[in-house]
Amino acid sequence: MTPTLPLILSPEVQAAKDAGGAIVALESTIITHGMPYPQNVETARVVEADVREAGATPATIAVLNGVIHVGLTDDELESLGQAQNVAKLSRADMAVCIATGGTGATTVAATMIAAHLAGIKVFATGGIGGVHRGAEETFDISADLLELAQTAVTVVAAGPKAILDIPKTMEVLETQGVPVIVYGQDTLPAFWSRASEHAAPLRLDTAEDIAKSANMRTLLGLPGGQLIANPIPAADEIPVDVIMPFVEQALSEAEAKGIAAKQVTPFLLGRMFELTEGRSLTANIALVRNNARLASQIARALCA
Ligand code: PSU
Repeated sequence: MTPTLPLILSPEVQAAKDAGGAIVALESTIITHGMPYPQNVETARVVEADVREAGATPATIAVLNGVIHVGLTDDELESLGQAQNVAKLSRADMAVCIATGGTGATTVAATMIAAHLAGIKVFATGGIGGVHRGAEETFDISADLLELAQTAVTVVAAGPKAILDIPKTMEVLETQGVPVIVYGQDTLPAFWSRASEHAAPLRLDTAEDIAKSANMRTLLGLPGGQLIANPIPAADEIPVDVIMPFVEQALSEAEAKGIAAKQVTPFLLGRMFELTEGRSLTANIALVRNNARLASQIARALCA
């Protein structure tokens, strides 16, 4: 018997596909590992509403009981948000989870894979994974970077998270041929802050140009996606000089505790929440919403 891929589109996503409408993929690791309950579920709902308001259809992706779901019901969002010890799925472990009937939240890499299978070309998240500080010793480099090099999805993020080694992250992306396109400014944004000290490798100022560039990559026969770095809105940012001392503290605590591999990013985000007394989470929610709006415009431009 030939195995078939257990992949289900929600009725809303299926209808949008049939109508040739704009669809924006959303990930679920941000819900299970990136934010505390109940703000995680509230954010997931409000981000879906932002996408609808911007004229596109949201497709939140997760693996539930061995099936890839593209588009979740409200109950599914709620139970994922409350669940403890859900797997954090990337390229390496997605197939095992599905094969064994497991449940897991999809990271940027796994969400890109599922979105691509479902024919969705645009995906909004908060920040991508990248090269962790000290990677010359630990080799901790997120699979998100290699996914961007091979899966043709445009990913809208607020730049690499400030907890990462940004120059090394940019080097890997460049080596892998991933275009890092900053939206509307000349410096690379750094997640909680609008600007970093790093120049934008590429800059585009409209969703239409970002859509055209995605189409051009297809015509050129280039595999892989584009990373769009969308600065957090000015009103919501935490300036670099305010956030960096907390980043340094969280990083040294992670090292002292021997936190490694998949636990690093969730630990650091959780500690940043505590150290900034919730301000990092408020900013994180604002930037994800901002990314969802831009992603919706790009998805619409791709349909036009
Ligand atoms: N964006 C956020 N919060 C998150 C993430 C993105 O605002 O928690 C998640 C994404 O799922 C991304 C993951 O793939 O963090 C990176 O994990 P790692 O560094 O272990 O690759």
